[in-house]
Amino acid sequence: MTLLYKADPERGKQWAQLFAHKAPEIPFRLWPDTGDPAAVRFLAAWQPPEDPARTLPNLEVIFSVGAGIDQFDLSGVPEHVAVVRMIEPGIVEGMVEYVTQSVLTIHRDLFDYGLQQQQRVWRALPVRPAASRRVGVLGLGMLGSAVLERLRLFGFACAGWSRSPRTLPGVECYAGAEALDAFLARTDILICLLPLTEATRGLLDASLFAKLPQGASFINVGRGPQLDQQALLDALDRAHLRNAILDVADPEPLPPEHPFWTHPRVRLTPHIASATRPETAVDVVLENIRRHRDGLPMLGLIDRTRGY
Ligand code: NDP
Ligand code: OXD
Repeated sequence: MTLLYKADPERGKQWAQLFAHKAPEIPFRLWPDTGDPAAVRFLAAWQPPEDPARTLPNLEVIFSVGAGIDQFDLSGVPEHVAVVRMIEPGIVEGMVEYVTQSVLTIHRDLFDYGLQQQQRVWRALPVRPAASRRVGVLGLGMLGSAVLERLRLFGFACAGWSRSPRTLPGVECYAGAEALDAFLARTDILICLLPLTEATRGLLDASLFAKLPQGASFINVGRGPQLDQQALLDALDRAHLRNAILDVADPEPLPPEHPFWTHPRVRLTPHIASATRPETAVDVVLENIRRHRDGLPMLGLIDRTRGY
């Protein structure tokens, strides 16, 4: 009943220590040291090995070490292998911090003050009350709903958009393609927290940006391929959009000549908005291994037909 870890090796060492301490009965292996491949029942990975059915013939569960699973090529993963994404409090906390600071950076005009500073300009800009700033989150899942719960406390006018109807306290909820335009029309700061699927690839394009109010800002913490990067540059250069904060890009890293690196209205971070914390993630994986053994539904089991 071996668990094989195949992701960042430094974090892998932390996982190994935690497994040795919390579940010494489960043999733990760090890729590429698989031991007997036939003994591997559980794989914790950012990307599974090529042809997992052949490489790990008795695999039962793949645990993503991230909240997303779009980086997996599931075509080579047999149907009977369960795929589980990471649902753990560390990822949520990191994302809430990142998005909150990004929204406040935009709300309190720190882009503009940064530009003023470069020109040695000491000038106060009018402060807008949070209640008049309309924040909108694409995706009302584990992360989108946690982000909105926090932003609401600052008094922002909060809304969110999801595939199926949701109800969140103090949040105007929109659902489905037919509600997207109305959601965009009322959004001053748009945050993407959607999973990457065939339906969301390229969703953030010129026509979507055109439906946002003049002067809106954009934060992408979902996935790079959801964004048409040229459409964003055009919208910024026409001043239809005011600022963008991007934690994800396509490709990652962006090539050195990419205009995002130097654009005065773009702030880039290298896909660090939030990350799984080994201390809390291992507990969730162990709980899921117990559930799997007991025939109970695992937390974060993904629906392959939906793609997330
Ligand atoms: P969830 O699966 O919990 O939530 C996804 C949400 O998106 C749901 O509300 C879902 O709708 C909605 N959604 C999915 N497809 C569509 C669609 N076609 N139209 C409208 N709404 C849609 O995901 P999480 O909140 O846990 O994570 C979201 C994403 O955040 C991850 O997939 C990953 O890409 C990204 N991420 C980025 C990180 C970073 O560091 N930048 C870190 C962690 C995650 P419904 O409620 O109806 O199912
Ligand atoms: C994730 C990520 O999906 O880090 O967890 O992007």
